[in-house]
Amino acid sequence: MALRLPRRAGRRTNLGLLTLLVLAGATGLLAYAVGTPGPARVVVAVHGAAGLGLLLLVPWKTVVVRRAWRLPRSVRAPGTAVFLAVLVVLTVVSGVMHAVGATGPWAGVTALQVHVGAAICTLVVLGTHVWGRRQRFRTTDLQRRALLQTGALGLGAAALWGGLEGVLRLTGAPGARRRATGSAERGSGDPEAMPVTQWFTDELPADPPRGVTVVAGGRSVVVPVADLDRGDRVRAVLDCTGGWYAEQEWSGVRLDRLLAGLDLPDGGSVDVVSATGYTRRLPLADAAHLLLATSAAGTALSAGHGAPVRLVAPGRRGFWWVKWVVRLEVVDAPWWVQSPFPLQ
Ligand code: HEM
Ligand code: HEM
Ligand SMILES: Nc1nc2c(c(=O)[nH]1)N[C@H]1C(S)=C(S)[C@@H](COP(=O)(O)O)O[C@H]1N2
Ligand SMILES: [Mo]
Repeated sequence: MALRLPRRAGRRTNLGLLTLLVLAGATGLLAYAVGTPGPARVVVAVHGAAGLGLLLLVPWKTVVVRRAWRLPRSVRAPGTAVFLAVLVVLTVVSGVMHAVGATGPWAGVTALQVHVGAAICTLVVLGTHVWGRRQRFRTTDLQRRALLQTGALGLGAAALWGGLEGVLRLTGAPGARRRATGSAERGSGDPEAMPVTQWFTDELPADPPRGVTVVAGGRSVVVPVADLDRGDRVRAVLDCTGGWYAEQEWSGVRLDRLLAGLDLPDGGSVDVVSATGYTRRLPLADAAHLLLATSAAGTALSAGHGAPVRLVAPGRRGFWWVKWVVRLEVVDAPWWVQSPFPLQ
């Protein structure tokens, strides 16, 4: 009985940590999936509050840890628990550094890269920590006292997040100017000042494409690059999940104009394929808002930024903005039949 006491005594604290970590992990991924400012602001705020809320549970968790360490090694679940603590600290510190505006890079590594890497390791190690120490949610967790505790944790977490935002505004820290997604401005109106970014392992193609092959209803047409500059313009923000954004005036041809007169299936999609094989599938219903761009801010795209032609997908995160487009293929499948994030 005495040996089981610590597990019981810290149950709510542990469940609180679990809830906050799972919420932070889920909203972190979601933050990469949404690009429009309204929803992004909500997701990123909940994310920040969940992550910072962990700090509120430190005093209680300390009690759990002290008790566990008083037990003989033989009865304790085998532990990578200290490693877990190090990872959580690294995750929270790098997240806050990014939010404050200390984004790096240092030796080529940004705060956000450290953050996402440490977060993924945290969630994996958390799995092993929780495994031998399962704590159940109980019906009594719905009683008044428990609900009040949960509410206090939620309010406290929100207050920490709001407090940090307030301090950023008051001190005029660079983080006060970040976008709803958390990204910092780099190179608006000046495409050459924008970073050249590949999603994962992709590289600039050896030979830039000379035209775009459009495939629909069993027919295929090659549109030469010279025919892509039709003066359609859109002002849109390229917002990379790496933590920077830039607004440009992009020009080229709207996708619905390029596809006009072709056999288009209802509810279908279009695969936008790069010379490198990198592909994203978008709903045909969005065609009027999508642009194949040959220039930004009045100058032709550079090789790094996707010359001769790239996709501009307003309201979507950067990984949708396929560079070096060689092929557009109309398909019957819905857009969500694809990996949620690119794999290359
Ligand atoms: C921020 C995340 C967490 C950290 C850093 C952490 C760290 C620790 C540490 C250092 C110990 C002392 C025991 C040891 O060193 O092996 C411990 C014990 C414990 N943890 Fe966690 N923990 C975390 C989250 C969780 C979660 C989410 C659960 C369960 C849902 C949990 C359940 C337990 C239990 C039951 C014990 C005490 C009994 C035992 O040692 O087996 N912990 N934790
Ligand atoms: C263990 C899971 C995680 C924890 C505990 C965590 C915690 C945090 C914290 C404390 C912040 C600072 C928030 C602020 O000061 O406003 C933050 C920011 C951020 N995190 Fe996470 N995070 C986790 C996972 C992730 C994942 C998986 C991703 C993306 C795939 C992610 C993306 C971000 C981004 C983009 C920011 C910047 C948001 C902003 O500038 O307000 N996080 N995170
Ligand atoms: N072919 C291809 N297109 C791509 C990528 C890639 O890796 N390969 N990366 C995407 C990502 S993650 C971003 S943020 C933008 C970056 O565009 P930029 O390099 O012009 O700044 O391109 C997108 N288009
Ligand atoms: Mo990106």
